[in-house]
Amino acid sequence: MSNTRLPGGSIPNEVGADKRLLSTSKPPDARMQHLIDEVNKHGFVIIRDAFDASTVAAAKAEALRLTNDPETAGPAGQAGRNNFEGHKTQRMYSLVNKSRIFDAFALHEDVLTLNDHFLDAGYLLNSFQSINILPGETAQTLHYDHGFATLERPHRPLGSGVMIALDDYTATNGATVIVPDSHNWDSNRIPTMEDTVPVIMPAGSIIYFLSTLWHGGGANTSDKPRLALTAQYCQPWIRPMENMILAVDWEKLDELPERLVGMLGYKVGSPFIGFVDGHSPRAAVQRLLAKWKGKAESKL
Ligand SMILES: O=C(O)CCC(=O)C(=O)O
Repeated sequence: MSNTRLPGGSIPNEVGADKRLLSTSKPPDARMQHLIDEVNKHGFVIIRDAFDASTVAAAKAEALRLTNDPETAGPAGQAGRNNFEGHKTQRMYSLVNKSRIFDAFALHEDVLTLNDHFLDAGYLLNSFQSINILPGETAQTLHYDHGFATLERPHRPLGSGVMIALDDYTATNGATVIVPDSHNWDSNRIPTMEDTVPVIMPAGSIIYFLSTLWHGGGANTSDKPRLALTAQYCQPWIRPMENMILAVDWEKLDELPERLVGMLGYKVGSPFIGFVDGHSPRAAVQRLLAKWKGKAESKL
């Protein structure tokens, strides 16, 4: 690879390729080693009280404010559009585009250290959402987060995920349910609800799990909502080598064959990959171009 000069340095410097062969990372301390061992053994670990009460309260207020604003709620903000999103679940996508309050929740030090262990250097944020499971919601279909990848299990995780409780997780309020040890199951083994256990943990806690672990949102049989944030991370190589979304000027998309536009990443992949705030990326580009055109015209 050529050592292309960029304002921020060379590409090899940027990706750390120059250091990759030198073992510079510190060994994990005893506490982190315990968390790593738990994930290796069971596919998940719970980090209790990772965020303090005032940080949680601020995130909760912000998530509810954005959910109640039609400008920011997105297409599933008031209610999901299918069983997976949950017809009695309020799901808000693209949190990074909506508020700076959530940033710290995608960057918890323990989670990043676990990712450093389980994923390759340069891993990416794969999704970041709020999920508010309302009373009366039924259990979500059990799944693992990269179920869309047609690879025989078991295999290395393609990613990891966290659920961060903004309400206490109880046995009845829709707490995430997990299937312990299922990260190592083969492709023929599909869990039932009898295999699951609810993740009971206080608000401010995190469950970290590998993208190979079977889990789902629980049924909410209580009379209170269950609000959580979820961040998923993926291996750095789960994307095209050329960043096609930025490599082709957006104004040129209309000139390209539609099939090619889809292959650049503007078409939502099956079952639901590559969307923007719950919509097609093509619609997002049209919205942004119209917004900027409107701004440019208003300056005239
Ligand atoms: O809300 C939850 O507890 C889990 C949600 C989930 O796993 C998902 O939507 O992928």
